[in-house]
Amino acid sequence: MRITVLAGGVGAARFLRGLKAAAPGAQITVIGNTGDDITLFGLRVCPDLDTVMYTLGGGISEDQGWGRADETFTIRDELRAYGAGPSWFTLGDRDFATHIVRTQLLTEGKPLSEATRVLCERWQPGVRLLPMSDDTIETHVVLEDSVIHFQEWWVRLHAPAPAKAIVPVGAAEASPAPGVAEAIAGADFVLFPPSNPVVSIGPILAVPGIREAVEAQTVVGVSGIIGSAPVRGMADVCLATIGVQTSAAAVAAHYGADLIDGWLVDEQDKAAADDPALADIAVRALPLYMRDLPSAAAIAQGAIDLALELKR
Ligand code: FO1
Repeated sequence: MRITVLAGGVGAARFLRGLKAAAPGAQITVIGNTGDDITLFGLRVCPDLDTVMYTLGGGISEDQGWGRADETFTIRDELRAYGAGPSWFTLGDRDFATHIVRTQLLTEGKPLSEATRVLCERWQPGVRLLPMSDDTIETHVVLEDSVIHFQEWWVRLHAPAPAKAIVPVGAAEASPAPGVAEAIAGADFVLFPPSNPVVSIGPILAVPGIREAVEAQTVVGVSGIIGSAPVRGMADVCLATIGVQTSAAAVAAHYGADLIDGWLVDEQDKAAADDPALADIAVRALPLYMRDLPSAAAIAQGAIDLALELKR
């Protein structure tokens, strides 16, 4: 079975861990969001790619969901002693090594997809991890009187209120990374994990060619909203920015029947199955809290079952 997954950070990584357990024989390709990427201290940092790589490779900080386990912060402290910023984004010593190797490869002229492949040689995530594009795309947030990088809005300001706009800068001129279009077209089906629809899945779909390829596929998504709140992160503020309500049904309607064929919601949102706005989307309800590996695997199995049912 060939499965292609569009992925953001923590939610996607935990879902993928469940997917690998549910479908141990499957060839899984992960297309990672690079809109969160940022250059800090001269180093290219790719949070979503790294979160997937570390989680599946056994190196993630389980408490945080991002960054390395058993981390130390000597470099950060030394940078602070120099007064070198920004101080609002914390990189640990072990994590720094990843960004140094990546930046070294990029500086040598290697594309991000190749740098990601090299990093994955160490971590052996058990999936093929591709960036959505080798071109630079950065999600920026338009505020009343300034435009800032997504990470500054998210990490420094904690997404205090809906923004005026959230823009994946560079996406319109970008191309999918090598293998991305083929991985979508050649998959048995495509899955959307419970990732943020605006800042994780949205930028991936904004790369010309990706949305069209996904629309031609059988797609099942997993809601990252349970009840009226995101399971993790500040997706509610992102959704408000684009005028979408924070509910599983509203997110499915936002994706639309052209894009997704099936939608998994939590049992408490099972009424979404009768929502006339979702008439052309097959909605199934099951417990969606990913507490541990078995619960993540059960969600992934639900997504596989629905995708295979819809494919027939
Ligand atoms: N999130 C934070 O809230 N604070 C941080 O200082 C921070 C540092 C960081 C470093 C590397 C990395 O891969 C991720 C990091 N994150 C941090 C998470 C990240 O900002 C976001 O949660 C994602 O980009 C959203 O998916």
